[in-house]
Amino acid sequence: MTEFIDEARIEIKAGDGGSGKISFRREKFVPRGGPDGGDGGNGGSISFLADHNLNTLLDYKLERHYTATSGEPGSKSQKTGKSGVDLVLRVPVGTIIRDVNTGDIITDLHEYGQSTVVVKGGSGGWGNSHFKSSVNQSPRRANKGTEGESRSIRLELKLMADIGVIGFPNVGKSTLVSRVSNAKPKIGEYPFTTLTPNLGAVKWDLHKSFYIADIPGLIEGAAIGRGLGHQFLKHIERTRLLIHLIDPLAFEAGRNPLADYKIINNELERFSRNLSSKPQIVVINKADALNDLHFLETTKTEFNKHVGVELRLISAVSGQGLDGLVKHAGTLLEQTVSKEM
Ligand SMILES: Nc1nc2c(ncn2[C@@H]2O[C@H](COP(=O)(O)OP(=O)(O)OP(=O)(O)O)[C@@H](O)[C@H]2O)c(=O)[nH]1
Ligand SMILES: [Mg+2]
Repeated sequence: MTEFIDEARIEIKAGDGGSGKISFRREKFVPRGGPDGGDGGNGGSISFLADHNLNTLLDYKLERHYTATSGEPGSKSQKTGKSGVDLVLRVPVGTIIRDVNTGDIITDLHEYGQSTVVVKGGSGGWGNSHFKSSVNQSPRRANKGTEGESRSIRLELKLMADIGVIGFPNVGKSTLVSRVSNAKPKIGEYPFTTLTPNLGAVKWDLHKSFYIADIPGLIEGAAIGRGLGHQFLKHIERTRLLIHLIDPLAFEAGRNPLADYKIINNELERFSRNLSSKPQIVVINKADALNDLHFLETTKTEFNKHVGVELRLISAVSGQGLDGLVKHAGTLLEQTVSKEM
């Protein structure tokens, strides 16, 4: 199964521990006060937190270095230095963090709110007050802080399409995906242009987005291995919603919109119940090339009457109906997700 992986490589460095202080009490009338050097503060650590408000690693591709602040040195009167501030980096739920050098998985943040410290801050060094003993009342010794850990890590996020675009070959699935998302799939005026799925992110509201994927065209018998699409049906099994795209201009070999619709749904059913029970938005594409308004009306009525489906009309080429489709899909997706919770 094809998988889409979003990746970013970053360098992280925890803060160093501050050094301990060497100092001695100075009081009036006490000529040689004891040691009073405070300890250094601890360095800040860096942890990662899984946040479901995020869905890409884009920020980490843009900004690749992260450092937590170091602890401050201790000072006299046994004052401990200020600790460095811990840095919490937010990543999408489902992010895996790997050590670049060993290839090992450090953590797999698969649950909302889960967090892991990935580099620990250094410890503050002891001030000289720690080193006082019966034989040495005036130690001139303090520790440096230890260094904060540093690591090269790789963030990996397996992307899953929320919405799958299905339909016969050549109906305009890739054209649609290229128009509404950031994906740049190959488009061709012949069947089976798409050989592997294309995934893109769609922003449908100010702070809302979803992933959409098209798959190679399906034909009758896809579920039992005809054509290309069947091996990719698995790929869309984990989507929540399907956009079923129909070409109104395909009449060869007895094809027509309602027949196409039934064939594809039959293939979904044969493949799995899970796939055939997903909500579908059924869309007629290529509105720009459709001059026969009577044909359109008849088709709409037929769908309504025979399969109880409300058809939408778009043109992936001219852009007609695309905003409406994207908003409708986003809203329906939100409803589907909230029903699952
Ligand atoms: N007139 C018109 N042509 C379109 C429209 N959308 C797509 N096409 C054309 O239809 C042909 C097929 O488009 P694709 O996007 O490659 O179709 P597909 O469904 O991804 O095809 P496969 O990957 O082969 O299954 C191309 O020549 C497109 O330019 C549309 O809205 N209007
Ligand atoms: Mg295609």
